[in-house]
Amino acid sequence: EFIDFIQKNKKPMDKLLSYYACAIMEVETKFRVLDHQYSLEYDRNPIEDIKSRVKSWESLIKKVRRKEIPLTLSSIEENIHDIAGVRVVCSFPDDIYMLADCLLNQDDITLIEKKDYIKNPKPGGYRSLHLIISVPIFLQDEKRMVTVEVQLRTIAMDFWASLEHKIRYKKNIPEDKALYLQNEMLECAEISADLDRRMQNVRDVISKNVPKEEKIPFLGELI
Ligand code: 0O2
Repeated sequence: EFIDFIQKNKKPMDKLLSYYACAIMEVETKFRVLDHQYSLEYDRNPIEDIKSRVKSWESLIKKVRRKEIPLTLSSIEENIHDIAGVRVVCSFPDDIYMLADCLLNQDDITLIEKKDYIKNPKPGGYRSLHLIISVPIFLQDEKRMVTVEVQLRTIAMDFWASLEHKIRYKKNIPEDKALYLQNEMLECAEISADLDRRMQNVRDVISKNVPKEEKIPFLGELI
């Protein structure tokens, strides 16, 4: 059924995926603009990295199967919200909320759903702020609203999630090892959340007590 669907819908599906690629460009640009403006104003970049992807056909079909979604293009578009994914890696937890607010205040962005896994981490320890948004893309003769999943996280949260992702997709882990890994990852998540809090605090102490013009020089600047 799935192979038949892919064969029959190859062209419209590729077209649909290209809209998601365009929406990613729009959202990435919005974040780059915010990062640029912030760096001019405050002399530092809140964004460390932006990683984006359009979901592959293979994992899209897997998700359709798992969620038992009707096999039509419109139902895929309606029910799968992470076909376009933009992951924004920030320096500090506060930057996440600042960037999310700035994005959501833009008048062409519509928030569909917000999932705050930082304030409410997943049972396994996963932390990130997820925003499901709708963004317009302007084509030759039409305007289309496209859904994008934005994941905002710190470097520490990203480090944890990428290791956990590798473990998750590893097959045939014996039960005792799996239990050890689960407990260990949960503890690592807590340690890294604590590190985030402390690093945020150090930055707050620096930025609140030292005026910008009297900022502490780097060692390299002193030599
Ligand atoms: P991939 O390979 O990263 O694309 P749904 O998206 O509907 O299946 P849900 O619960 O509504 O599920 O979405 P959720 O959990 O808010 O967000 C799903 C995405 O967040 C995942 O996409 C991951 O990218 C990330 N994520 C959520 N939980 C975890 C976790 O425990 N560990 C890690 N490493 N990532 C997580 P995919 O499609 O599952 O995977």
